[in-house]
Amino acid sequence: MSKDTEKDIDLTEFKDEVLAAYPKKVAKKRGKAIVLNDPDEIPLIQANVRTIPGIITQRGCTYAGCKGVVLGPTRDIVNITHGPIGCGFYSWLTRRNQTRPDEQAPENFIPYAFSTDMQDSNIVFGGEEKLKQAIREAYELFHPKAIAIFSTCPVGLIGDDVHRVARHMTEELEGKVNIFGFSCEGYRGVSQSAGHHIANNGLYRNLIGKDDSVDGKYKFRVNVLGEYNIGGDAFAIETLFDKCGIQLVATMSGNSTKKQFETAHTADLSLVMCHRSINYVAEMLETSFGIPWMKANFIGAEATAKTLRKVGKYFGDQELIDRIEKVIAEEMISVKEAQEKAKEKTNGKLAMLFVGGSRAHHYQELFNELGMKTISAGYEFGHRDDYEGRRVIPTIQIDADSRNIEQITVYEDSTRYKPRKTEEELKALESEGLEFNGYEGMMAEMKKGTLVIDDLSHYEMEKLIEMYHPDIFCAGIKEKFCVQKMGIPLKQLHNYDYGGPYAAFEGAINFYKDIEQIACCSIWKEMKAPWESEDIVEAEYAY
Ligand code: CFM
Repeated sequence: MSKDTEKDIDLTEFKDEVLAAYPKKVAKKRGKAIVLNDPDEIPLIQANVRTIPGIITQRGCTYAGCKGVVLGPTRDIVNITHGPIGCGFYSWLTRRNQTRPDEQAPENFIPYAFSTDMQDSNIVFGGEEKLKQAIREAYELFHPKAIAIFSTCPVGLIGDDVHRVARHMTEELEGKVNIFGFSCEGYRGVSQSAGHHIANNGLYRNLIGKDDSVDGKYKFRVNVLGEYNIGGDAFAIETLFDKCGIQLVATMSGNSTKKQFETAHTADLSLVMCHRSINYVAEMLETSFGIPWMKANFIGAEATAKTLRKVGKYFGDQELIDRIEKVIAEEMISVKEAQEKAKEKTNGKLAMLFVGGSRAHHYQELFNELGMKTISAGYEFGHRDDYEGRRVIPTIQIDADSRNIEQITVYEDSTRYKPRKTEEELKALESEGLEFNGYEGMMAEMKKGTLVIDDLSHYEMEKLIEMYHPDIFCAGIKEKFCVQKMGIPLKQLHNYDYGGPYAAFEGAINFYKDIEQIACCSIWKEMKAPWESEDIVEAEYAY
């Protein structure tokens, strides 16, 4: 408990120290991506720009964002990677997005890695025929409802037209299967964020709004957007909704089905978990069909309760509100118990989070609940709005890399556009504290003087650890073992290592337990690299 009173750490030296080691031009550029936060006067941060060649970045590629992140977690669409086998293999399942087939959609293609396995000759003479053959084969073997094609770098370089192949095969298979392609070549954007945008456009064009049927037992119908069921998070949210009597129409895209995408426009509210990866679909659903969206967060018990209350308020039904309050009260008993227990050890400990485009923000909630301090955080590929809030969107400079990504214009649906709330109703709800179509970003919720760093480089990561010795560092597999060799435990916040779910109340309890074990374990002090005690370290190759 004593650490609570400890004065805050001074993080001002980091930037100068790190920039001093870079060449002048690099230092100038990186300097704009390293800022000391002030929640009252949010500083401008450089984000979503190219990584400087030679710097070891945490980022992934555009194909990863489109196939791996957004479409990948769907269970009844065959996702074919058009490209060399490595792209398909290394984007296969390591993210731990889970699926649970049911009677409505018994298919489960998640355990398969579909790839055209392009060879040298395909690169020289073209791969379209091989792609057609792969689609025929997939159709004959699985008879899926839909087949999606994802372009990898070489596909764009040699000029294979995946969209033409999709049209050709739709005709050949007489329209029995919905086939569509994505121009999501790895190099197309500066990170996986471009892939999210391309995937959102494709979802809108090829799936959303295709089926008007209204299913489900509850009348309060919501979508959860930007939730990918890593470690079972979406299952935890679904169970919670069930207890509250809220109908989950579509989850995008954890454990989702083609039908969920097609009927998403029948929901009355969209809850946006990961703003970065899916805000485009949230906006499209609003523009085309009149469904408002709200930022939600199911990471953290308090955040979960807050989100549920927002849903209750939105629908304004007393019975629903009462049920939600009852569920919160019940769940909070075991949450508080687990929290108190973990907090005995975790209180006052320091965390650093460098993940993706939303979790570096969301997980600070859970660390707060554990009494821990997040002294530094950043996204790999977030945009300025994910840091500074959506109000900065009009001021973001559009560069050549962003222009490379198609912007689709969306119109009101001529027959199905139906505003779920009138302007007055929305205003009234806003005056009661609900915020529509908004996201305040990470910086508004971080303390003054904390370090916010975009697209953290490996060198900067090592410096952070050397200078400030956090008790836990959160990142991904590329960082994990380097950090642990420095004697600091690393929790993977992409795939959760072997853990999860971490969403909703049950997830919060899991997280408290896991963090108490990881961050409060004395074994890390024993981690010593051989070169720390010996002048010369020799080793032999083991073949
Ligand atoms: Fe959204 Fe994600 Fe994330 Fe993301 Fe990702 Fe991910 Fe992530 Mo890894 S969609 S931005 S591209 S919350 S895969 S489930 S964990 S980097 S913070």
